[in-house]
Amino acid sequence: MFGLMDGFLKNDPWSLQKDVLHHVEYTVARSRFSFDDFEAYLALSYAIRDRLIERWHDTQVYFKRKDPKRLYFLSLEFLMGRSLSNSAVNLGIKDQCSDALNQLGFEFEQLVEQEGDAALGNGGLARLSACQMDSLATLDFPAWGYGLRYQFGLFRQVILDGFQHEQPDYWLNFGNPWEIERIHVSYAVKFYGAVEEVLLNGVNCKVWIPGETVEAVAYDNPIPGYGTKNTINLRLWAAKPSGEGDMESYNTGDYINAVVNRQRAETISSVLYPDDRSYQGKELRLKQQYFFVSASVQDIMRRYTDSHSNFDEFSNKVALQLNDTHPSLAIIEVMRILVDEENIEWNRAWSIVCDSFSFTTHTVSSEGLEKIPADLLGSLLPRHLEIINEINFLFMEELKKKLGLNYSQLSQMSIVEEGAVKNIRMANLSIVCCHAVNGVSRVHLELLKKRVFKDFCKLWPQKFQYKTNGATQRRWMLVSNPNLCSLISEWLGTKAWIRDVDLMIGLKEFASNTDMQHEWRMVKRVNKMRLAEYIEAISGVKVSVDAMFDVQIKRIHEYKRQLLNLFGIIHRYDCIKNMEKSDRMKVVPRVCIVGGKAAPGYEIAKKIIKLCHAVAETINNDPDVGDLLKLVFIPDYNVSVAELVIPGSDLSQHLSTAGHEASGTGSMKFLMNGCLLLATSDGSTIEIIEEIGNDNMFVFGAKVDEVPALREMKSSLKAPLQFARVVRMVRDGYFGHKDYFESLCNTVENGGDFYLLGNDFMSYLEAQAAADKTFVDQENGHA
Ligand code: 26M
Repeated sequence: MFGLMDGFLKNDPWSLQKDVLHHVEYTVARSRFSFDDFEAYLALSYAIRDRLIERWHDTQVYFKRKDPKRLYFLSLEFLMGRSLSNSAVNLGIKDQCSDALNQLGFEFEQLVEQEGDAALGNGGLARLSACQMDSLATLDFPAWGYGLRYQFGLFRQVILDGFQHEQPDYWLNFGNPWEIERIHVSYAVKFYGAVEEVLLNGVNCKVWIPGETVEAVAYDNPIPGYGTKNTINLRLWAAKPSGEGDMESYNTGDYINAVVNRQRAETISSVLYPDDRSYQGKELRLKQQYFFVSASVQDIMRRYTDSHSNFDEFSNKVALQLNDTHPSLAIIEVMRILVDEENIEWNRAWSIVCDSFSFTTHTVSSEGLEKIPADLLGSLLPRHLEIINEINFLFMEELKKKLGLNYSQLSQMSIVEEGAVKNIRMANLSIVCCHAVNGVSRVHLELLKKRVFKDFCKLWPQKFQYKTNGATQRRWMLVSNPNLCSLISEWLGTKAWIRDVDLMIGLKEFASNTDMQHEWRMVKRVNKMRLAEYIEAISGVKVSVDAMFDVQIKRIHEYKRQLLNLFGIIHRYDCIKNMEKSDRMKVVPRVCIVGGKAAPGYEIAKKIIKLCHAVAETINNDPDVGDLLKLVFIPDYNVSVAELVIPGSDLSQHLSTAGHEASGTGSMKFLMNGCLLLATSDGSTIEIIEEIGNDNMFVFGAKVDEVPALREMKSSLKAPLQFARVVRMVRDGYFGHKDYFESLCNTVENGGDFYLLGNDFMSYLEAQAAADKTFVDQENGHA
């Protein structure tokens, strides 16, 4: 795209080298004759950033002239990871950068390691946002991402004596060469105060007189597409004290306190909430949501009104996509601006809003839905609460009049949840106000229709749809597994699959080609060696690359059943111990790798991490076992760790109890890297099974439709003996910490076991045995 002139900056190694040295000397301010890896990383990043900025400008100019409908993606979370390698790859200048650096005595790969992760998000939802930005840029969309520039991203996980401890993530301490601070792109965001009714030109108007003002300053992060010049923007907001704030105390002489109070404004964007499941009605979280929403909406409105004199075209030019309900106050903010500030009549404003907004839900259960106490919302945003109440009143009236719904039906659908504490149901608000609502896999939509949003789906069937999640092959193959990519491009005779993943189907015709199989295995082996080195460096455990690398990496949750994995490992260990020595030769050696963070307040998840370490301690030091079984926990799992682990995996596990994972995206990243899946039939896995076939993966466990009945019967079901035995080992203190693990064991026994570990255990073991068999066959050239 973009038939514009080429940029000023050239991409040959010599020009890149000149620019790197320029930045060493003038930006990093080190002598060009003496600088270290970190300084070289910074200088190279600035040199690449210059090229991103050129493309970014060209993109802005191009779209300003074309004035297409723009897509605005609003998300409280983005897990971007590192930017250096990704930018170099997408700009198509990685080899040139490598050459330029070699001549200066540096290794590109080593400089990549200097960068810390941008971890402005928790897990799946946040990494999906990042992958989506890459795809939107690559597919030439006129898109913008909006988010918060947290000063502290997701906590660092430190393991001490097997227990998780959280430490702040000082990701900005050494500077961030990828962002562009836009001091002049800033907006006042208002909080608190009261609503007054005033007479304006003979009309009664509502005016919000706020009590506090905070400034939102833009930080732009250019996102380059692959194989195109399209470079879109991720605009993140940071909170700064407002110029117009209350400085009364200056006059009363309390200068120090006045300045300290102003500084408090910055806390709004200081820290990411690390819990990806519960909504606790915290004021700071609500402030973050509105702060981000208000700044983004002002920015979007300004861009629109720059080239339009009224709002007639708004919904033809602006599409606002809400990433879950977290940014849903944007709906109310647009409504407020249209009605209160632009004096647009309510019904017209309402239709503009509905036509502009759509929303993606990532939640399966009604407990996962966001609720905000009405009192809290009313005190922080009094006018917004009024507007929500008005929307709800009109909605309820419509339901009563048009459909004659009864009280119980109305109370289910109401945006306001009545009760001891009044709550605003953000999902109901989003559904009522958006023209499209999407789930993230097919089964997710089916569950929404059957359970969580049942009444809404009946009312507006056309609103509900699904868009199965994806993952970008640029980041998850090209950046993290370049050798596999070269192999694929060579066999396919084209690189077109890097923009169009469907073309990878062309590999099918070479599936049984032994040359290709051999090459593929060599690539995997090198990746496994790299991973083995990392494992030894972090844990001291030496692992054999001949063993099967079996991986489960994701946030720790009961529903994701890391505990099932650990029970499976204990069972395997127990079997090895009880085997005749001569039979041990038949065991397929495994290296089990587990990684993931537990929310700081999630006790059971933290116990699972401790159990993993306790089991590892026993197994790894047992001379009876040796290389037949190893267990390692990889600490501080993040995007960069995933980029290292995934290409070196043979088997990956996705064990959610059916009906609990909305989609899951990890499995796709493993699949792209030629790794087999052992998974339940849940979320996007169901669609993966349809694509690749049951016999190309190891599927186990209860199906989505079977789970409710199994839960009903649970008290009468008896867990298999093998299951009872491994739980007993933990209970009896085989791995130490008997008392500490008691409550963990209680979650799966005595009529508990909500996530059906006992029920799925035997089928899990069978799937594991099938994986062993395939691994051996592969070694014999049969896979
Ligand atoms: C809410 C309130 C306060 C603080 C944090 C939150 C919150 C943050 C993240 C709640 C949920 C969050 O993320 C949920 C999530 O990651 N869901 C996952 O989304 C993926 C992308 O669609 C799916 O693939 C996963 O199945 C789904 O679990």
